[in-house]
Amino acid sequence: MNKFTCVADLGPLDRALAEAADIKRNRFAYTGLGRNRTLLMIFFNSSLRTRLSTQKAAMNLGMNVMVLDVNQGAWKLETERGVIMDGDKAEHLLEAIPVMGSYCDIIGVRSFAGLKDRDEDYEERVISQFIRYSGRPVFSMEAATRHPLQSFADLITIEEFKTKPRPKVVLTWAPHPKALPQAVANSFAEWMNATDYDFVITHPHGYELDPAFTGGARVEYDQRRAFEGADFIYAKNWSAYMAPNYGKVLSTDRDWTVDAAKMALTDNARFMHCLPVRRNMIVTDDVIESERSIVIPEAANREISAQVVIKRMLEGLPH
Ligand code: AN0
Ligand code: CP
Repeated sequence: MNKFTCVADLGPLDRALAEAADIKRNRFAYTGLGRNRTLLMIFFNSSLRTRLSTQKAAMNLGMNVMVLDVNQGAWKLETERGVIMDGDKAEHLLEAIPVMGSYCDIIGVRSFAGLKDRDEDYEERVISQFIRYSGRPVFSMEAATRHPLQSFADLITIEEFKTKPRPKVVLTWAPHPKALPQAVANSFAEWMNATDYDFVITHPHGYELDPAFTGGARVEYDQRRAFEGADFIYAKNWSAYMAPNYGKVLSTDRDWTVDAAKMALTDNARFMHCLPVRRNMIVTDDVIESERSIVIPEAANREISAQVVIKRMLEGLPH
């Protein structure tokens, strides 16, 4: 595998899930694979889970790992071509990328949406330049429009916890004080559409996502009705996608917070969130602490999803 940015890059999901289960049974079965190989993880944005789980996955495979926080200690990078660089940016991405590629075998990149220019974000300019110019396999650690390692971990988690073959999975918008990207929601929708689950999205009017990701998924504007009979509640905030409000917070209405009364409408659903989560905005303390909450095993599966992807990239490297 040479790139991992979306569900299609993983091929058949049943095979990927079997590989994930195999790795989970013995995550040290392939420690020889990464010998003398180096993973470079590049962060343009903050992270707790992605940083730790991806590094752990690479170490499980016997790799060396280097981590660069671009905004802490590296030169500030210009990302646009044609700019007269007389400002505060000392280096261009077009030199930085091949230089970084020359020190490693595989690259992971985190680069969030700027939420100012929708076309720029949805063209995925940063990660596509890494794919084009690094000369290395590149995987997304959350790019502008998708967070595929998260969605893969979410899928593994649902498969582990589901009690019926075709569970009802509900993606619900929930309030947050700051503007967040659509990446986690887009990606989750894309992955759920690749399964045969009963998938429903609920959000206030104005929070419609890009149909390129949601496809034919059912949208129910009444959150309580969407929750009826659900087996999994997947909460996430995102800012508006639709013009002219792209990147804006249209509502912080706490009537959309996931609480125990709403969870009582479900079929004893499991509660999921990718984390980090703002308590009593997205979800109440009692719901996230309840025995139905699976946010911790969900986060733990990030190590497994990352390990499947890095393993496949290592297997594809020339000897
Ligand atoms: C980020 C987001 O919503 O994309 C990362 C989530 C994994 N969340 C925040 O910035 C709070
Ligand atoms: N879920 C997730 O990607 O968390 P981090 O932003 O902490 O990496």
